[in-house]
Amino acid sequence: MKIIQELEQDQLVVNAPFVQEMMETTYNMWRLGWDERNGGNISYILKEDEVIGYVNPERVLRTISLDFPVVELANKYFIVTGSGKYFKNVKSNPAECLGILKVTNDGDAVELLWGLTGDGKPTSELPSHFISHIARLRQDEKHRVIMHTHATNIIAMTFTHELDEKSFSKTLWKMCTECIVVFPEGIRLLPWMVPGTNEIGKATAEKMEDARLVIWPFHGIFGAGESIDETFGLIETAEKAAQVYMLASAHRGGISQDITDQQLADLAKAFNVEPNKNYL
Ligand code: 2HA
Ligand code: ZN
Repeated sequence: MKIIQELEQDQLVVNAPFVQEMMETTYNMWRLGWDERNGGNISYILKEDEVIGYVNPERVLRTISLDFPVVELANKYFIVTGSGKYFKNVKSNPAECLGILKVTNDGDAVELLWGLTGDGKPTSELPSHFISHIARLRQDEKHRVIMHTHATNIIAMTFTHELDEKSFSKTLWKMCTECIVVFPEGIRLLPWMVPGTNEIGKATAEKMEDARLVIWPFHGIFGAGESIDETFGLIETAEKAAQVYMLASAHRGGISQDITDQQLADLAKAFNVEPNKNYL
């Protein structure tokens, strides 16, 4: 039996800004129609000083072993969505749908410090998340978030557009003026692969070495960023461009004009971003 103090502590965790952010974001993503059923997952690196105000790192509820070691993430704290949990329900049941984890010193397991009640497990895409975090941290020490979602129009576009990273990126850039400014490195594409495996995790992370958006054809998208807001905004921008593409290309005659290469170059110059040289 838990003592009252521990029960009260568990309640307080829900008020933590990072838990509130996860609750709001998953709900928004579900309302956008991106995360049907248990689709989608998020992992968010937490700073020790923001965690210890809410959970006691010495009070380990369970230790969950990893089948791939992540020594690079040793002793890091994360909040993650749970395997099989519905984004729709995170807001009303955060303690069951979310978990706060600490990677062990050896990097071969995670210690559950809060949440995932009822023997829940971290997201099935934990390999993709953890290996991608390692890749992004190599590029950006302020990196904190990996987000996976079934963004509808991005998925639709993988059925109709050529699955080539350069042409896919350029099409997205040309659908909305802000795109080249928001993701000047373009997107990366994987071949279709079975999700939830270490293989798709490694392939995603390889692409994350020099990009923050990786598309899984016929499945969804992975985004990376320094905050929940920035990562969500990145995916939202690509999804909006994909929506415009799907709407415009569905009309008779298809797309008659778009933003030209010269205009993309002008935008990059005006907003001081360096577009991927292989793409433009
Ligand atoms: O969490 O989205 O890719 C369910 C998924 C698997
Ligand atoms: Zn998925």
